[in-house]
Amino acid sequence: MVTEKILVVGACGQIGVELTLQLRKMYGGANVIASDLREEHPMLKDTGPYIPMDIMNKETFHVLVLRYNITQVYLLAAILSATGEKNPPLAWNLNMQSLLNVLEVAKEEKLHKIYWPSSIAVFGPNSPKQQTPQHTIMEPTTVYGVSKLAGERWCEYYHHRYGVDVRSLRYPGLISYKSAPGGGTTDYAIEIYQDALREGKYECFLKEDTYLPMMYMPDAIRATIELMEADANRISVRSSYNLSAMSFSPKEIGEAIRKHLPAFAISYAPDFRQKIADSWPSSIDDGAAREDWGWAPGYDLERMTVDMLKNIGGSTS
Ligand code: NAD
Ligand code: AKB
Repeated sequence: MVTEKILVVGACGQIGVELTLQLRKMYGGANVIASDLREEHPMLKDTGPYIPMDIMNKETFHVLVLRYNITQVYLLAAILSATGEKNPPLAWNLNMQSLLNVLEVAKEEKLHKIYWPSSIAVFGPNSPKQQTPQHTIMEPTTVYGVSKLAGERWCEYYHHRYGVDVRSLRYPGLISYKSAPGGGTTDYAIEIYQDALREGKYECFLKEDTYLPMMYMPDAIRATIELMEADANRISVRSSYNLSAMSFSPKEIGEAIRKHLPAFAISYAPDFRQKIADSWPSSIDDGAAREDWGWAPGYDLERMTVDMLKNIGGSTS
């Protein structure tokens, strides 16, 4: 049996910390190398190797792959939607070049598997808003969405042309409490729990009736692992799979919190992120993921709210 050696790039981010910890549970700490531009995240300390690396430097990345006999790469480094609109060239450069570096080395070194996440940001104002299908009009209006759509085309291209086993999910907005979010439009749904517990109130940067697709982090981590563990012959989508769990508005998440914290108050001051949110779907049809590799979410708004309040209330991270 071949021992997999996994490299997680962007391991200190919102998804990276939790994904790295889960991969270390499955493959053993020594077989999962965490890397990032930043200092090692405190939650990763003493759970396995950490190597600082800039994924924009292809040579450094290539040497690391050879030196540690890497067989799989999870590429999580990216600039997200809200930060991307503040510096479009930077977002395009990082989001594209990091993926091309990984796909090229995967092709040259015949790596076993690559994981790269896409986003609901690949859709735009002309896509159907409700239950957005897997295949539909895709005309994103953010630099982040444009880079994710181009990335999806590159993934499919490297799979069809060179046989690279690259797999991808279009994550909705991800909600978690262990590691801070990285500058997205859906980050309000994390801040709201933190402010509810600490301040008893929250000023939301989106309007009260803005519905967006969302998912609790444990579901996102499980979906990622299930996709990566699935037999290759069950993966019919080589661009990126739609993935869905729940859809709610700021008003609805506020009401869900108020069931547990009756004095909680929410107000609204929409900013530039409203335009980004308005261009995205309200809900997603993830039928292909359900059919191909058996995806089913475990958390709805109520179950997630109970867990978020319990964990943020009891932790200081
Ligand atoms: P994040 O911003 O929290 O983490 C990204 C990490 O990449 C950071 O720790 C950062 O230091 C690191 N990084 C940045 N530039 C780097 C470089 N040049 N070299 C090495 N590391 C670098 O992002 P996240 O929320 O964890 O997202 C991870 C991936 O998932 C991204 O591709 C993102 O687009 C995608 N995604 C996230 C969400 C979400 O809600 N979090 C939703 C959809 C898609
Ligand atoms: C963002 O808001 O940019 C991310 C995403 C949905 O891709 N959370």
